[in-house]
Amino acid sequence: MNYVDRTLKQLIEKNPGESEFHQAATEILTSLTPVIEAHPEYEKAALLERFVEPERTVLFRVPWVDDKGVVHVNKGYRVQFNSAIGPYKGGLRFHPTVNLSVIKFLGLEQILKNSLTGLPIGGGKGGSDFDPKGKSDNEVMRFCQSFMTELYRHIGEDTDVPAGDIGVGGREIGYLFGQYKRIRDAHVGVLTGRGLSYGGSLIRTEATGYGLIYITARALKDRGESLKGKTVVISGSGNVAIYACQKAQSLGAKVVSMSDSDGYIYDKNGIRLDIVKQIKEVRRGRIKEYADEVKGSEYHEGCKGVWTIACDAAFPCATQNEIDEESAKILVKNGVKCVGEGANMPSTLAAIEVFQKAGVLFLPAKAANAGGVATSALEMAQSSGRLFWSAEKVDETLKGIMESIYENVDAAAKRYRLDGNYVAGANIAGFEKVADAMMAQGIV
Ligand code: NDP
Ligand code: 2IT
Repeated sequence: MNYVDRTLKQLIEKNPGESEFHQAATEILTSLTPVIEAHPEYEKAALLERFVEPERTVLFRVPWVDDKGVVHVNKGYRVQFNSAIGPYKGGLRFHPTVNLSVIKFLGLEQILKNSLTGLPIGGGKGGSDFDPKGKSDNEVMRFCQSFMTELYRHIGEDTDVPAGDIGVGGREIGYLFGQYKRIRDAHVGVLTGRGLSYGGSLIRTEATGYGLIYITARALKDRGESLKGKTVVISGSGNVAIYACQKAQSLGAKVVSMSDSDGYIYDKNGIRLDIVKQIKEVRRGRIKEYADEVKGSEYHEGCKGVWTIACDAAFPCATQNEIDEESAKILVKNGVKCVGEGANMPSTLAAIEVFQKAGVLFLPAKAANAGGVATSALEMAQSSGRLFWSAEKVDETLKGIMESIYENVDAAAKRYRLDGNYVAGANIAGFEKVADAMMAQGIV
């Protein structure tokens, strides 16, 4: 058995039941095989065993009291996965499905994604099984304060810098930051995605969605194509989905669908994003309300149905494993030409294979959604420099970063004669820098 397969086998044995972590590790390690074979020194240094083992895992209790006086206890997580190229960096997810496997898959992905940005950020991820849905602002605040009362001792602007992810947006980051500052008495860039009045960066809110469309446009340009006039399907209706829709529309695409975990809307005239924003960002409502407000649009129960809509380009922007083999086959049958992953690991391994075999332009999450964390790193730079960049400067920098990611991933794939295989290209390009930094720093 070769080094990669042995490492994977050990990982599965040592981390039983962590199916999402196994899935991410399988995709990554398998595609790194040609790099590992070209570097026998990695095995002597147990590089892969170290790469897949988090440097530190923090698990904690988060007790809080709801508006009726009832006490609740949630689980808190922070996995500080790899700091070879910079301080741990990665979001916090608040969702009932969060467990150690989910946080570890996200953390592992984050290491390579952050490396791809070209900026000095290591990989980490955290969160809780707390569900912000249906909670009052005061309940969310008390939860965030309790969460930070434990987390503060493990993070810092040069150590570990969390941000948002599913269920953690501007409101939650505000409450988390307020509590950190109060305990530490330090107004520093310890979290990104902060509000503009207290150290945030312009364009961070838009960055993941914008970045997804920038990298897609760059890849299409290489093929003599563009998004103009294309029919687009987007899943989710959260932060990533909304700004992917905005940028795609501004480039002339027709976005005909968005969704949430209950169902999806179809609007043949093109989604009216002002209505979606009103429902999701202002009212914190459900996507089905769109069909009540926009004549001619339809709402369908069940989120998987979104992949049955015929489209040229699909952007999964909700959650992991939302496109399975069956949905991938339907997309291909209906003529999809391009899939860009806004969410983390939204396609199962079998779905990826379907896309690749069909010759679909497939842009994997760690490259395609890196715009969010890249802009977080720009926020860190602004915090350290105690200055504030214009929206134009951040946006231009973000666009440049996404285009370079595409170019580096494309070049890495070609170097190993895997032209157009951006899953392998992204894993290889991301890993090379991390491996180099780990080798240089000795056995740590
Ligand atoms: P939000 O919480 O803003 O939105 C999440 C969206 O996905 C909602 O529409 C939600 O619907 C839907 N969703 C969540 N869970 C499920 C599920 N199990 N099935 C179907 N739909 C679901 O999160 P973000 O937009 O920030 O994150 C979306 C994805 O993008 C995640 O995979 C995240 O890891 C990834 N990402 C986020 C970045 C960021 O900067 N925010 C950066 C890079 C990646 P509902 O309201 O019904 O729950
Ligand atoms: O998955 C991700 O890259 C994020 N949720 C953003 C992380 C960050 O630190 O901005």
